[in-house]
Amino acid sequence: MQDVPYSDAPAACVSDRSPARHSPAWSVVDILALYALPFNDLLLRAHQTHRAHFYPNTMQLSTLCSIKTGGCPEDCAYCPQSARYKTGLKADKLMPLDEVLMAARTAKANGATRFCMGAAWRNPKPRQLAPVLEMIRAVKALGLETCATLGMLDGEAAQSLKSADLDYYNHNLDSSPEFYETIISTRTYQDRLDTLKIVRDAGIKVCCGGIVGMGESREDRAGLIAQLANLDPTPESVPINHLVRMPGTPLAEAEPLDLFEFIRTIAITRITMPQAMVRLSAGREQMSEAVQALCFFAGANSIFYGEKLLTTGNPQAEADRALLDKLGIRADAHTSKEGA
Ligand code: SAM
Ligand code: DTB
Ligand code: SF4
Repeated sequence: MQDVPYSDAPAACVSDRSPARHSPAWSVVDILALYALPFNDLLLRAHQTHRAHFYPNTMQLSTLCSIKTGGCPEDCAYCPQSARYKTGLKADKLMPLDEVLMAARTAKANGATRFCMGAAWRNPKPRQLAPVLEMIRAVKALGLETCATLGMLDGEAAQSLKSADLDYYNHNLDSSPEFYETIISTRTYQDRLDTLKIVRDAGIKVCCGGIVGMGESREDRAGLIAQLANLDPTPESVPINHLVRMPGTPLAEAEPLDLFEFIRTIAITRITMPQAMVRLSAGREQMSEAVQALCFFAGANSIFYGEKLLTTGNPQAEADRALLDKLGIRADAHTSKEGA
């Protein structure tokens, strides 16, 4: 059971969980108790946790590149890339290697340290994976960290990604097991947990998070965080996406989430996964600078950087640089005090 109520103890005395050990688990009830804290108490606790593990005035920058856009057979209700919804998005073929490399060089020149390649696949077939392995090797050779998000993996695919020296694989749990069933029917929660285990077993670092603002309850948000925090070991990177409501998708008219609830979600992600990089992911374009600054105070220390996510907009790189400057935050790949 967690020591949930806020205490005025200094950072070192605040009870946090090491990702290396996993019992006792964070329960949904523990996490709901964190949600119920007064906002300022929750933020202070999250910030103290953050400072205990990371240099607080640093930010890791990753740039996304959609190497295969649209035409996806899955039915994720939030996603403009599903072939099942009329979103006006045209399905593209796999991006050629030279274009991917051009995007990676630009990302590096702009200050990104990680390049994340995303494909709208249910899972990559061996003949689809081969050119992606080439991309990963070539991007790595530019001196960037690599990340890929290609859908479900089997052991063989994970091994070949590992042989290409992939650093991170992104595969999200998206929501609580209960709410998940209402947004995706073409792959199960267990399928996602299986892929995460396969990635971990192949020795690739795990980037795993979810989306909020899909009409889920607070209990569902707590359920997602409990699932993530109880993965053993916990993910190295946890993206928290705010739904970007895309016309034509079933969630186009979802009720927007109160942004204080979003900031609380970031804070609780930080408290329950003290050593993970917490990534303030999709939806930043719709957030004011002040909201983003509060997310950074609450423990977010990584953002997607560059004017586009996969298919939707993101703040201009110049605007992000100006925001980080105003806040005295420095871009840095190494933000952890533990040298991770
Ligand atoms: N197809 C792969 C898969 O689903 O694993 C990889 C790409 S998929 C677009 C990666 C993640 O982007 C999803 O798991 C979801 O969390 C997030 N995402 C997709 N559409 C979004 C939207 N409209 N708003 C916020 N996040 C979104
Ligand atoms: C993640 O959790 N968020 C990123 C990344 N992983 C691949 C993707 C966000 C996509 C937002 C919708 C779009 O641009 O299509
Ligand atoms: Fe396909 Fe991924 Fe979009 Fe789901 S989230 S529809 S799997 S691209």
